[in-house]
Amino acid sequence: EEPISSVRDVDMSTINNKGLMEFASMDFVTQNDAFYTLVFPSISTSDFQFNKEKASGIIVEEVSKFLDWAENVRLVLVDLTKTSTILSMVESKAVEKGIDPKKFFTFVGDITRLCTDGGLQCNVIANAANWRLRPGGGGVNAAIFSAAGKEFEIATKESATSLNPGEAIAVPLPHNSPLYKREGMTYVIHVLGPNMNPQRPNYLNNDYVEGCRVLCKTYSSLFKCFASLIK
Ligand code: AR6
Repeated sequence: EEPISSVRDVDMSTINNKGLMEFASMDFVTQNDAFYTLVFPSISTSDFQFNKEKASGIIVEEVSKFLDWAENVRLVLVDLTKTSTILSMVESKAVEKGIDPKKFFTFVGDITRLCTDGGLQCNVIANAANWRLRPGGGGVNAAIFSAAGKEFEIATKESATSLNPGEAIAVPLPHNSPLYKREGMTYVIHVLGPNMNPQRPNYLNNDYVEGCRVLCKTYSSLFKCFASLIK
């Protein structure tokens, strides 16, 4: 596997003027050690209807465990709106837990336009996928597949044809993908979370013992997969 490019390795010609200015003003550029950044959406809490209170506790626990162990990384939880319930729940739990806000924070914006719209430089993004790793279906999955382009769909098919709940798989972004060229991202990690929506496959019928176990596993698989890309 190709290692992900570090912040210093980003081809500056691929970043537009706005991105470049914001890139240069980000404080990690001035630090000795660049951070590798993973931006992820809240897995399972929208279309898959997982309880947000429980999910927010799991996110903060798993983030905290990973940050105790990993170096030179930052994790960012993203959602589309300022009024996002999951973002505020996670923010307050992260403060209670005393997590370093430089290593974990929340961000409001579209995960497919983090650099161009939000000025956030990011190496890897996570996708809340479906079990067949198919494009469409709404939510963040539809947004990522549509922004990443046809070549990414092909690259995904070459990596795997299905996922079990709790699993993660990293797919390198083709160099002609807008997410690579425009946003400077190098990988998408597809993850499949637990499903509490009776209309979707692998329905857990409100079994939160199993649901919480699978959601913990989903985040730990995601973070391990991210760590494996950093060499
Ligand atoms: N940028 C940032 N966050 C987003 C974006 C975006 N463009 N779009 C949605 N979110 P969901 P799930 C947030 O429903 O619950 C799909 O159809 C959203 O507000 O995408 O795991 C798949 O094919 C929420 O906080 O994922 C699966 O079948 C979070 O992303 C199923 O939905 C996750 O919402 C997975 O359901």
